[in-house]
Amino acid sequence: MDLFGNHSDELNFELPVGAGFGACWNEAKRGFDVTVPDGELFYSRCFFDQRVSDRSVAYFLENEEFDWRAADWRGLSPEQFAAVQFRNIRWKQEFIRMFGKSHPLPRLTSWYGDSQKSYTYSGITSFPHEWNKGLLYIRERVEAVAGVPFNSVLLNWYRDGEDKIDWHADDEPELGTNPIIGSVNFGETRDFVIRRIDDPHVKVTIPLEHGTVLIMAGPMQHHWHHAVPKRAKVRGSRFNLTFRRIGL
Ligand SMILES: O=C(O)CCC(=O)C(=O)O
Repeated sequence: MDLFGNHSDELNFELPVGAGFGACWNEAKRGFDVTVPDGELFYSRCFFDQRVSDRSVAYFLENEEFDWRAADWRGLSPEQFAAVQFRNIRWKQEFIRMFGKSHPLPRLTSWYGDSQKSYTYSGITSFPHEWNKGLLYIRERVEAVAGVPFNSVLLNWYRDGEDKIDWHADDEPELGTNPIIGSVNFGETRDFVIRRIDDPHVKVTIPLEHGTVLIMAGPMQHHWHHAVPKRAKVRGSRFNLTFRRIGL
């Protein structure tokens, strides 16, 4: 194990045994190159150290109204939440229409990026906020292992284990054919589950921890769905940032 808790000899989640699955330690990037059939992943468990990870959580939550460590975010109504002035991230409670009714998205979101690149996901079209110092720092670190520049980032805030994201692929046309997605995680550990679209029994559960980076690449989005399911026991917040390349 190195200073940051990365093991070079063992992956801390299970891969199915079978053709196309494998993992290999990448010393230069301090993480594992993981292959799945029709997909490529890079997984670095402790990519960001404790100091940067703790600071990031504070950065995401600092606001003018509440003590960010103690606030009952789940207890706020959408109207109360909309009135909170966050210092660094413009969090939003989005709503989606299902069966003719409007429902709050089971997480809070925010979208940052180069000014002209709007983006539609879950039927919601978002116009990006301007990059800030904290997000640019994280972006630069992730670009170094992804090997490509990113021009936008979607932030998801899961207030507790009740918040989730359902099965989907990042296959919006603006992302291009085989998108490279850089996922950064801070706060509570949550399971990120991938499953084959043509055989949903084939699944891999990847724990994304405080400081973990996961890169998805190759034809993955055509063959695999991913989700972050509910976890009743998780009481605290988890933040996920997915860096993307829009319209390139
Ligand atoms: O929270 C995560 O790890 C996944 C987020 C995600 O799938 C998305 O934003 O499309």
